[in-house]
Amino acid sequence: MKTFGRSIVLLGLLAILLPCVTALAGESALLADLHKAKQIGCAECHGSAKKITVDDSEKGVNLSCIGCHGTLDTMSAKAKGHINPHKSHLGEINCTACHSGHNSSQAYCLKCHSYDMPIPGSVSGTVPTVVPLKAKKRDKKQVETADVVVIGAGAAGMTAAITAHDAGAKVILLEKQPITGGNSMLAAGGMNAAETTFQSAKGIKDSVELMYQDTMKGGKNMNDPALVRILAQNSAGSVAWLTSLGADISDVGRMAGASVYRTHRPTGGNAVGAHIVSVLRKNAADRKIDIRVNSAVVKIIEDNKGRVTGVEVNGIHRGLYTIKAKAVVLTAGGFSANPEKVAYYRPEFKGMTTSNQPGATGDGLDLGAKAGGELKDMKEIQIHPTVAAGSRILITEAVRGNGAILINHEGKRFVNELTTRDKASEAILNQTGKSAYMIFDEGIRKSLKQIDGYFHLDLVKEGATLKELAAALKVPVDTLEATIETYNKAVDAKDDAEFKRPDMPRALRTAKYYAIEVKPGVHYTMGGLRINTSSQVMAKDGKPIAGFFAAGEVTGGVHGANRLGGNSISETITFGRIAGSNAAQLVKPKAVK
Ligand code: MEZ
Repeated sequence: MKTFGRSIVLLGLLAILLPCVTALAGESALLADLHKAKQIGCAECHGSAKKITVDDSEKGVNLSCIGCHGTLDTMSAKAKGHINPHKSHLGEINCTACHSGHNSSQAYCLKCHSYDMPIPGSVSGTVPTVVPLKAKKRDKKQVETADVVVIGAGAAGMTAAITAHDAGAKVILLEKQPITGGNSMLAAGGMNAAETTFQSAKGIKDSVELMYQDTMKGGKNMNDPALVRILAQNSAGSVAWLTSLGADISDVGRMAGASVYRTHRPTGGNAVGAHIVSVLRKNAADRKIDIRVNSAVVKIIEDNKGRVTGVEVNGIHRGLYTIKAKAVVLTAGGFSANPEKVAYYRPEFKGMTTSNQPGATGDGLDLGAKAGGELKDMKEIQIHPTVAAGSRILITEAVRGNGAILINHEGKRFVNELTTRDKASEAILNQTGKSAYMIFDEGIRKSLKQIDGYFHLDLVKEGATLKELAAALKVPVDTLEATIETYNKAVDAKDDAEFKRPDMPRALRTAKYYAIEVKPGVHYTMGGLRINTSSQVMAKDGKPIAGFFAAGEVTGGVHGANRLGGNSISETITFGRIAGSNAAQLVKPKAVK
């Protein structure tokens, strides 16, 4: 092994290569050992001949993997078997997000899903917690500068980064996870917006005022009205902006708590998040925005006047370094995947599953609070009624929006399926086994493409008749048949006398019949950093903190006590644009609106 000129490269490579030697001396079968056994030496992946630099995003090493094994597309074409991890909703991700040469590998999917899916050199089983990056020794010389630093590469972060970049700012976008996308990548149902061209084309009558009213009502009027106005007023513009970047969100569905169809999603009803994230990733890449994964911010730096002036970062290979910036935008998400924090604020939710990606641990909130930001509404935690039982997989509200119903283990309906999430969750938790079955038919399946994913994941039970379905679910057949007949009559009469469901777009008459067992799970944390309508983080004295912006789930106030489905993606894009634009304005006065 040759030595390398630059110390950073050397340090990074040593971090990778030393465990290689240790592993080879031992008995384990890590990927490095498996390669070595095939006469593939260290230099093939890390060698100086290929001029590989070890950055925190591990670009060079990933190119080495791709060079021999092919791209994700090639790998997925070759893969056999029912579940194919190389072809997933995560899109283009680093090979090293799952495959690790010198530590035990861990399929990234196993952090949310429970499959028997070992990969070479892996540990099996689920690991729902995030292992924080170990802080390394600071190299004081490692100081960089940027105009705007964005913390967290979900939809809000990528939107803020693109907007700030387009306004002329030099942007660095930091993500602690090995992949970008955050929770936004898992967003299923859609993006709420009022008075859009897509609604008009479908003859849907909606208004900014109605979206405002629905959102306030859904949030039990605990929302900050000024922020809700901004959300509703800018929603159509945000749909247009995403469309201009190449997104397809032209299909319009309806979510619980909305008075009309205003939830925008890809044609045919595919999941919104994976699509939007792939569009934002492509736009960020086209603009050559500096995105660094495996890069956790450990401190937001302030000057002696309390003005935010940069961040300290802990890169997985690079260790601690500083980025000085004129503005910092915090878009690090909520804390639904942090069971201790959830139980601290809401002891009654202890031990509940979550629909969130493993990085949603709330460390961004802690960073913001340490930098002087005021936290609000921290106890307002949303439980989503329909997470597939025994998993972390959200069964989107859009399935109910398109006509599915909920029944209990006795075969009876028990709630208006389109009521707000808090009420639907409470109703499910009051049923036998604290779970319910979501029932739909072939007609509903065909109306929403993302339902196919639930079949792919083996979450669905089915019957050619209701009798067969009842047997599969072990519910009384007569009761199930009577429930469906009563419901179908209500659909025909456009009147749900039993539960006052406001919209029943489809009767359940087209075989086959399907069911997914669902349980409530922690889905969204409404509380967070207080911001103003310019997305500036507010201090406890009621004044904005200079140079400090925030957007998305890390903030509190937009959703009050309960968020309406579809308002989250809407919030990330609208406030991400505002934060990015205003952050850039600190650098370049001609920032876009
Ligand atoms: O906004 C959401 O949380 C949402 C639409 C979830 C879903 O059920 O799909």
